[in-house]
Amino acid sequence: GPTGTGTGRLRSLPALPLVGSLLQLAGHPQLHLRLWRLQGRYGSLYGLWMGSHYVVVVNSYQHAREVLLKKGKAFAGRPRTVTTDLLSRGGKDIAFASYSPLWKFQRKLVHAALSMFGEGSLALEKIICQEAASLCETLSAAQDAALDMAPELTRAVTNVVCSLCFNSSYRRGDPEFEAMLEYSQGIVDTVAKESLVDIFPWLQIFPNKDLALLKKCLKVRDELLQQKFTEHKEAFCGDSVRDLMDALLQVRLSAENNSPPAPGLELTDDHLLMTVGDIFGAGVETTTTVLKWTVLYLLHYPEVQRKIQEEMDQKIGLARHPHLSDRPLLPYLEATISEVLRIRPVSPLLIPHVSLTDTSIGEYAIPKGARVVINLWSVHHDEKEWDKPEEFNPGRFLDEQGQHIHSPSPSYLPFGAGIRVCLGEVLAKMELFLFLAWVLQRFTLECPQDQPLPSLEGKFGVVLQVQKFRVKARLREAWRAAS
Ligand code: HEM
Ligand code: PLO
Repeated sequence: GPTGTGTGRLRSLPALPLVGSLLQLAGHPQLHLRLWRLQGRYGSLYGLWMGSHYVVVVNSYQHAREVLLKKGKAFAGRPRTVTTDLLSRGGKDIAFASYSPLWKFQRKLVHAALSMFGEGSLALEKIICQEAASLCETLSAAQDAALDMAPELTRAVTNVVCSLCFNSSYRRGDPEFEAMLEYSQGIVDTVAKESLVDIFPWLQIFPNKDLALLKKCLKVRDELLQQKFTEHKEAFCGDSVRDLMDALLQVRLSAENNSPPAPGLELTDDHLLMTVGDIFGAGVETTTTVLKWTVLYLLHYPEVQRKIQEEMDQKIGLARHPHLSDRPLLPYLEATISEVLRIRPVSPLLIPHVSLTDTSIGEYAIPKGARVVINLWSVHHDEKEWDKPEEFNPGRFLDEQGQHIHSPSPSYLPFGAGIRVCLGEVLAKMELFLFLAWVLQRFTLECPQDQPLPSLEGKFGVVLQVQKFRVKARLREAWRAAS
C-alpha cells in the first residue's frame, strides 16, 4: 500500500489481559535475539504488550531512520520505569528523561561543555595517552600471565572520564575505585532491562532482590557523586573552569545571570548531579565494553590483529607513540573498531523511545504514548544489507584500495541518530582509537594456551556485556628490539 498514510493495522503478538505478550517473551534473557527472531512470524515491524504498555518493535533500518531522523521529534520521548526513575531521580538526567524544554536546554549545555573540554582539546588527548601508557606498563608487568584485562581497561577508561568530569583520577587498588566498580556492575545488572518491575510497577511493593541491589548500589553512587559535587561547589569561583562539573556550574550561573529561569525551567542541583552521573556512567561502561569486545574478537581473528600491527609498523613505526592525528593513517584499525560496533552493538535495543503525538511508521498508525524499541541488533545483522552478518570482517568498512573508511550500508547506527543521538560519540572514538593503537603497537594479544577461545555471546542488559575471559599480552619482538 501507499506509505506515510498511517492507516494500516500493525500485526501484534497475541496478548492476554494483565500479562500482555509476556508468555512469548518469558524465559528469554537475550531479549534482543528473541525480538530479532520474532520477525520470522510477525514481519520486521510488529507490536506487543508489556503488561499494560503497548510496545512497537522496529527491526529494519528504513523504519529505524524514520523514527530517529524523519520523525525524530515525534518519537523523542522516553518511558518512565521503576528502575530508570530510581537511577535518574525521576528523569532529571539526559538519557532517561522524556522530551521537555528543560531537557533540551540541559542537553545543549552538556554538549557545549563536552566540546569545550573534550573533543578537539589537546588536554584530553594528553590524558588518554597518559592512561594508555599506564595500561601498557601494567600489561608489561604481567608478561606471560593469563590476565583478566577488564579491571585494567575499566580503570584506564574511568580515569579519562574522571579527569574530564572531576579533574581527578584513581590509582591501582584505590578503595574508592573498587567501590565504583562494584556499584556500577550492580546498576548494569539491574537497570532498564525490561525486568518484571519495569513491566509491572506494582511489583515494587513486594520484596525484590534486583530492586534491593539497585537501591544499595545507588546509595553508594549517590554518596560519591554528592561528595564530588560539594567539593566543586565550594571551590568554584567562576573564572577557572577545571572540568565538566565546573563547566556545568558556570553555564548554569551565566544562564541565570542573563535572565532568571522561568518556573519549571530551572536546572536544580539534582539535574546537574544526575547529568554528571549519566556522563560518568556512560563514559565508563560503554567504552570499556567496546574495548573488551575488541580484545575478544582479536583473539578469535589473529589475522585481523596482524593486519592492524602491519599497518601501524608501516605508518607510525616503533620510535614514537600513536597520536590522535594518526587516525587517517590507520584506516584498518578504524575499520576494526567500526566492525566491532556493528557486530556487537553496545546498546542492542537503544534506549526505548516514546511517541509524543499520534503518528505513523511506514504505513502503520502509531498512537501517542507507544513505546518504540529500535532493535539495533536486527539492523546490524540484516542479511539484505550485510554479507554474512555474523562474520567479523573489518574489510567491509574499507574502500577498494583499503585506504578509506566508509559506511557500506545505511543499516549502521551504532550511536543512534537524530534528537537522541549519543552525546559521547566523539569522546568514545578518541579513546577507542588511542587505547587500541597504544596496546597493539607493543603487544600481541593471545588466548592462553591451555584455554578454549572464550565465547562471543553477549549478555543482554542496558549494555551488551562481554563474559569474563583471560588474555596473554605478549610484548612484541619488534617492540622489544626497537626499545
Ligand atoms: C545515548 C551508543 C559512548 C553519553 C546513546 C544511545 C546509543 C549510544 C545507541 C541511545 C540513542 C537512542 O536512544 O536513540 C554509544 C556507544 C558508545 C557510547 C556505542 C561507545 C562506543 C558514550 C559516552 C558518553 C555517552 C562515552 C559520555 C559522554 C550518552 C548519553 C546518551 C547516550 C548522555 C543519552 C542521549 C539522549 O537520550 O538524549 N549512546 N554511546 N555515550 N549516550 Fe552514548
Ligand atoms: C551504566 C552504569 C552506571 O553506574 C550508570 C549509568 C548511567 C548512564 C547509562 C549507563 C549506566 C549505561 C549506558 C547508557 C548510559 C546512558 C546512555 C548509554 C544507557 C546505566 C547508552 C549506551 O545508551
